[in-house]
Amino acid sequence: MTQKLTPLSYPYNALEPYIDVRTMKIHHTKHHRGYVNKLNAAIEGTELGSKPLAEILKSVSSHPAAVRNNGGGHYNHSLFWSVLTPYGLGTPNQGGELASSISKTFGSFETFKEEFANAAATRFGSGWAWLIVNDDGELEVTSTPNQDNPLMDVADVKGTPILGLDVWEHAYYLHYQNLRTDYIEAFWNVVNWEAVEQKFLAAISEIVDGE
Ligand code: MN3
Repeated sequence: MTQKLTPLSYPYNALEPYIDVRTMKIHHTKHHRGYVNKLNAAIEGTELGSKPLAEILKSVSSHPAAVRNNGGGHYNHSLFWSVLTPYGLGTPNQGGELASSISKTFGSFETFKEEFANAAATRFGSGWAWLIVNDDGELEVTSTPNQDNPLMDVADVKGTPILGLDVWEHAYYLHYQNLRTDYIEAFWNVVNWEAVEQKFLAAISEIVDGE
């Protein structure tokens, strides 16, 4: 197998009551595993089989739809699990570079949250809301349909995702039914801002190195 389903770093019930155990278990062991299996079926034995996933996604328009859907699905879910934690602190480290960049870009952390929540709430049908670092090293909020993401050459707004929220119904329907906005509100309680800041710093340093 080329791509692998990584175990979560916390138990399936760790994000209760914000994200319920049944949703977490099905989401990881059925949905995410499905994307990994179908991605492998699509790339094994091809030249893509040995390429890093992020690289494949950057030129996704030249690959079959199965690579776009399942490669995106694998990347997006891996990122999603990594920015969740039972020990959410509610905000990025005050005085840290992420907190200061959020204030500079959005005016305040509260305004950022509103903009992100709005992107998540208004994404029609299935998709994702994102906080990204764009090519200029600036933060931006965006959203994508289906399993697309901002790394992809097909994305309207491109950049490196550092925070993502899955707004497919499979991510919340068992617990929240049609109340997507309640799920979005609950999400803030389990965001791993330390992990988001690490991704922010890595994305910024990649831009600096690339210049
Ligand atoms: Mn999902």
